[in-house]
Amino acid sequence: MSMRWFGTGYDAVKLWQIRQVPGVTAVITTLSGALPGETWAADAISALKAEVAEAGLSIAGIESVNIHDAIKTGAPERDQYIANYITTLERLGQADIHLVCYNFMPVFDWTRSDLAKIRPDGSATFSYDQKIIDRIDPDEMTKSINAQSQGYKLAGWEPERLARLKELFAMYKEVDEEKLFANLVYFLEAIMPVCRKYDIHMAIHPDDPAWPVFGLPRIVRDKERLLRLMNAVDDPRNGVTLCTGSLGTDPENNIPDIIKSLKGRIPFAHIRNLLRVAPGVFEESAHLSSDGSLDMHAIVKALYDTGFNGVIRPDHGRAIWGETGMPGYGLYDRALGVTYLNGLWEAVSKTEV
Ligand SMILES: [Mn+2]
Repeated sequence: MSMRWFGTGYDAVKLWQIRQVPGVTAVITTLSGALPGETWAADAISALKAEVAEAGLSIAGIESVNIHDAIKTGAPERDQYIANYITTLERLGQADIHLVCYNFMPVFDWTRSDLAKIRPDGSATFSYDQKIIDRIDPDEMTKSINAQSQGYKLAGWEPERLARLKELFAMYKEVDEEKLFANLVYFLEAIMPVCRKYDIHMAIHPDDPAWPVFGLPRIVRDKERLLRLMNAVDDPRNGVTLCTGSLGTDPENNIPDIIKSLKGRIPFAHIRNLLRVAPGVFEESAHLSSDGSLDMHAIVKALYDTGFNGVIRPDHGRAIWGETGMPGYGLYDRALGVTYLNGLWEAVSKTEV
């Protein structure tokens, strides 16, 4: 069991606080200052590792080593960026880090229309309404997300990159689902040798939400597409980050069934709930099954039944108890999520079949 931590200077939550959450022994972290495409310095990786160890925790994996847009679009310079990525993977492997989460979403990572929707209990949460997204253009959405970030640098929303939004959209103009898929397979085939050498499990994060946004293709969003990717590069180190909150945005996605079909290919799980309000409209609820649309017991049981032995973390938390900080990544609600997930895991693992 782990929690995501963005690093000193980037995260409002401290490592010593995470250390006190029952059952959490590790963090999922990243070099928050690194831009997609940059090679990570070996000494920066060791410093991060030492800082986490000093707090009595370990690094369970990296979320994320982001992929440069040249790799996603298949631009001529992609091989240079893949070479950089391979160097970063080598350095992570040499630092005894064996799990890397990444995504292959064009231009934007996760998308939301509101980062602080007030729920009936007074908590603030992330919400999404397709009607709002349809009314605004990508530039407006970028401004709106950054205006709601409380001054924090949000993962996947690097202002340096998004300042070139028009250029980015132009890069993806000719990239449809098939091309994006082929570019992903090209990337995975290129990095698999280094993943095998250092036993690094690559865990692709599903698209969030699980449908195309702003006309950009999305290829990691349902069972069929996930299996196609697993089969295209059939190595256990080509795996999936089972993010229930992302896959769960689409009511057609049966998550326990997806877990069963991906047996052996899930090294990392993000487990959280969400409330589907109407088609194309959802908000992130508390982790508890009764607060949202997903059956968290069935999800944890499917992981247990398929022999899951990877890393779990709770996902976004609501802002509760007056906590301020990075939207979605406060301490309190995620700690409640950890405790709930640990309870489910204990119950499932002690239940006689
Ligand atoms: Mn996730």
